[in-house]
Amino acid sequence: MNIASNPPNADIALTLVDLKRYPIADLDQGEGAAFLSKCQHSMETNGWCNLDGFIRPDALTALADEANALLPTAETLTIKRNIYQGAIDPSLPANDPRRQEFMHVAIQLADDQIPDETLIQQLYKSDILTEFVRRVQSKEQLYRCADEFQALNIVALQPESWHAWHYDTTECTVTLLLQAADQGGEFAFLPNSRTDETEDREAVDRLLAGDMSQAQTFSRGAGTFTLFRGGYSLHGVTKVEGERPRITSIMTYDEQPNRVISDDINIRIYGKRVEQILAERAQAGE
Ligand SMILES: O=C(O)CCC(=O)C(=O)O
Ligand SMILES: [Fe+2]
Repeated sequence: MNIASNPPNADIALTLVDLKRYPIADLDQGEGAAFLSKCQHSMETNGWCNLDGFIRPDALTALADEANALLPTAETLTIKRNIYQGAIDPSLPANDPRRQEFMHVAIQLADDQIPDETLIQQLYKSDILTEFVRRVQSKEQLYRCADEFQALNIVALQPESWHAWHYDTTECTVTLLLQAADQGGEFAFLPNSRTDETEDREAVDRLLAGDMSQAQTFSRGAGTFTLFRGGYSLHGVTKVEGERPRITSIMTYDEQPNRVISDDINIRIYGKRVEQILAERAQAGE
């Protein structure tokens, strides 16, 4: 396969995704419909849908090379936050694990640092992929997030780094692993550990105390596409070991069109670079 020979205007998902295993382009009949219903069932009953080998091997090499070429332009972010990313119940005692802040260091490309012509940006913008994600979640409408920084991100965790436990600010999270760690760097989560009303505090407390016994992990090679309810499932990534960074792309969606994230949150996540962009814009009166 020659990725560069993809005809202009063709949906890139048709070139990058292993359509034999994962017939995402035709979900209304036959194998595609059966596949979709399996994904929906997994999402409903388990709170996740994990598609190993979603990206074809040659396309995966191109995606990983592209990410490795872009990452030197990325910021190294030190992210410190509690598991809810801010909103804490003020009645909690001072020593409650829910007040605890966890820190991790990640090299992260925000959406505005990932050019439109890259394969990963084209894949994220694929209407076939967005429609697949929408249908797996059984949503009436689902849009790619309109935030100029958050929509699509690429995150590299260097050896010795982890991704601290947290809930996402959007309901469902979609990740594509571009480069696996040599060892470690496992995605770990408590599926549906909270609802809008309650939380499985016992399981959450255990995980925060370092006890992984109730957490779920998958064996995820590079090219695995995963959907899970990140806003309702406490999750993170265990320490990366070996030589290679673990590189993942995070694709965000929302039920509202034109969803943007507040400047405060974006500055908290992306730091000085974004703070400066927003300040310059405010000064220019935009
Ligand atoms: O890298 C992963 O597998 C998960 C990343 C994640 O949880 C996030 O970016 O919110
Ligand atoms: Fe997350």
